Amino acid sequence: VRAKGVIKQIEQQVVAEASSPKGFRLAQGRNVFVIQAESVQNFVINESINGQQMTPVMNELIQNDSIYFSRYYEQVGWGNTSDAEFISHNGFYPSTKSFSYRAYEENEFITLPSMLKDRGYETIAFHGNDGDFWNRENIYPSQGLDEFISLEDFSEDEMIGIGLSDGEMFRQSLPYLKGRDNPFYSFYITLTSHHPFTMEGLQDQQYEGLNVGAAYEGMVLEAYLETVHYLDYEIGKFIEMLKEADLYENSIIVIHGDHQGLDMRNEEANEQLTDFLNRPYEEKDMFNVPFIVHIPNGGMQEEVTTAGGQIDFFPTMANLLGVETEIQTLGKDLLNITDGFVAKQVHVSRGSFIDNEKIFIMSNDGLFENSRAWMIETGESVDLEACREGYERAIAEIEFSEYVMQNNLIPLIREKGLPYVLQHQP
Ligand code: GP9
Repeated sequence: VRAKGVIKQIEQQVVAEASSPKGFRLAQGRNVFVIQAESVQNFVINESINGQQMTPVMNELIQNDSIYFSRYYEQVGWGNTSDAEFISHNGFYPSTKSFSYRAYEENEFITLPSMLKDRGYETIAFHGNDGDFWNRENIYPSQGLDEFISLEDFSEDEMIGIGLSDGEMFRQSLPYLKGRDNPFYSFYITLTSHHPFTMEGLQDQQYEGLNVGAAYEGMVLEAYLETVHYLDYEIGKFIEMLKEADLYENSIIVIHGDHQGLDMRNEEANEQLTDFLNRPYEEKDMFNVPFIVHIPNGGMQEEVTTAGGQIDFFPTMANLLGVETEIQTLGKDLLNITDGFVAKQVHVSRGSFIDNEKIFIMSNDGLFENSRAWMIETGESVDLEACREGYERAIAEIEFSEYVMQNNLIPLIREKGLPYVLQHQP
């Protein structure tokens, strides 16, 4: 019964791949800039406070040559930011026991960067914190990330919060990219909007800041929004730099949030966001992160409202970049499915899920009948029996993923295919 759900999603993927997939090869051969945005949640997009847009740059980007996945959810485990990287690049769930970059340190992988490498790409990651944080420098080679530029390699010109400012990371990354002969996959992990959301250390005199007004002055919501607004501003400056460096037209610029910044279980944050949103701040808001794919002159402009999660990043990107993944991940290409499904396993009990219509949160006491489910749009409660199939599917996917990773079975998947390994699961 449990494998049924996983098989169902694989079948959907087969159908999608057999037909002519939407968006296939739209960005083939282009340079790739992926900006993994620290703590950025989706509620900031297209939203204003005190008459000021929170993210004017991203809002404008979404309106031009972009695909905006507005119902995209984080699926991180104990490794927070590093798990967002892991699930996005691998299309398998993070470990439920430890952070994935440690738990699966010795494994072999097939990742989006490694598949691009097979097609002639060079790969490079940038991050303004120490290279050994989250075990990144040890695991990046097997993740297909050949070069890693971390705090040790940057000049520490502007330090904010726990590392180099996002503005300096973007600015200092350019010399590493200019003049390359081959297309590159570049992966930026931003940092300034990390808790405790401070702007202390900022030197850029031109940055004007966000005036949230008296209602939220001095509050955690103000601090959070300020750092997100700053990141948005720096993304705008970075895009201008790319244009000047002739690195814009033939590129694809991708922005996705890594995980929540404001925890609904934190009373202060919850109260302030409930006040701001004018309705209860809940799981569907907390897990919802933006996913924006900007393809200059790509001719595609769309908001995708199919529910998707970080596990879908790899197949969705692979389709756009013209890489055939041959059903090797548990993710789905969000441009070519309609039946969205997002399993959650950490921060809420395993078996929780979100689909196109509803959200199901498994009870902490492990009793299905004590769980909660409601419609995303209306908040209307949903009969729990209507969630049983999704609950079983969520558990099946997570258990299968963990079986693959704990037994280092990606080489077997490479040889025999994912359906074979699924069918021979003990
Ligand atoms: C650490 C940075 C933040 O290098 O990526 O990680 P987090 O604490 O958000 O998981």
